[in-house]
Amino acid sequence: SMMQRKQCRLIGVPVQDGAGRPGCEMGPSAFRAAGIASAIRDLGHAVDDLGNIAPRPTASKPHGNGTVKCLPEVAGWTSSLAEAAYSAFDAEDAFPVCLGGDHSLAAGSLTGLARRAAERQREFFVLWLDAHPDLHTLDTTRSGNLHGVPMAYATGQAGFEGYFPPAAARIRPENVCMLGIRSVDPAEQRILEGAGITVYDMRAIDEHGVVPLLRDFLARVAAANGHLHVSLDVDFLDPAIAPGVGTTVPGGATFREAHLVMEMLHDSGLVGSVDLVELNPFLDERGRTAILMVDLLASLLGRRVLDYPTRSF
Ligand code: Z70
Ligand code: MN
Ligand code: MN
Ligand code: MN
Repeated sequence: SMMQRKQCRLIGVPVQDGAGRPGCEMGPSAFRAAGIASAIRDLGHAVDDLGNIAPRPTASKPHGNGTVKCLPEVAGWTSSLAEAAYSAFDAEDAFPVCLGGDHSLAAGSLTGLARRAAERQREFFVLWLDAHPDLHTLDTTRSGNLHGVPMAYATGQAGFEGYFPPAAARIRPENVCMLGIRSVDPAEQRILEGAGITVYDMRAIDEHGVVPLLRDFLARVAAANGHLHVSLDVDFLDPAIAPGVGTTVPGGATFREAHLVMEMLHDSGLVGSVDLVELNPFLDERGRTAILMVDLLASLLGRRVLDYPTRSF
């Protein structure tokens, strides 16, 4: 078949200090209980579960904005995941999957993976599937929850120096596409305006559908022979189908839209790494959100309804 066999490397990142409420710490366990390894193996890929990482003690100054929560802890997770993701991405066919944990882990995954891509002279692209842009800096966050800052850190916005570890690599904002966005704080809006990030909000999805939006971005990645990283926040999905998350935002992606995105990503052959984040098993219903996230990853890795091509019409 045409399928590319991947060497999937599962990296558990049980961080919850970046979220406003506890529970994401149980995320990696819930993904394993939902059968993530066998779902990937059943598709013909290899799976190496590297277990869970631990935060590395990291020097971090106290921040003047007294609202920022758990800064040394999140800095420690960022440092250890940047190293673990870099190490796991040790071959062209290695396919790191970061099992969250809250979305603050993207500070480490994006910068660690981008460092490896840069060594290979591969342009690094990010598809950010989320209700939120997570583009706050330490100075703009109002909630103080650091799952709201990883995209600002990874794209090199000012103000992280001395608080977060120096970024292993920087993501070009022009190489980021956000899809499903429907909750943007005023400060994030201001950063987005000048950043050069492609943002497709829920209105764009309603007007055009996911297909032309994603097709455009994938064509850009393909033209650059880029590496595509997919960061999937549970709250990209509508809370009616994905209740296991701390921040439920109405009007999210449907089951069918989300699977179609994953199927297009698979067919593109461009994806080389994934984050699965913000799963809160304490808030889930009988594991359904964990199972849905695993099914979406399976679609991204080649699971399809029919074994023969159906897109010829
Ligand atoms: C808001 C804040 C956020 C994820 C919630 C929400 C941030 N912008 N991110 N859930 N993944 O608190 O800064
Ligand atoms: Mn997020
Ligand atoms: Mn979110
Ligand atoms: Mn959240």
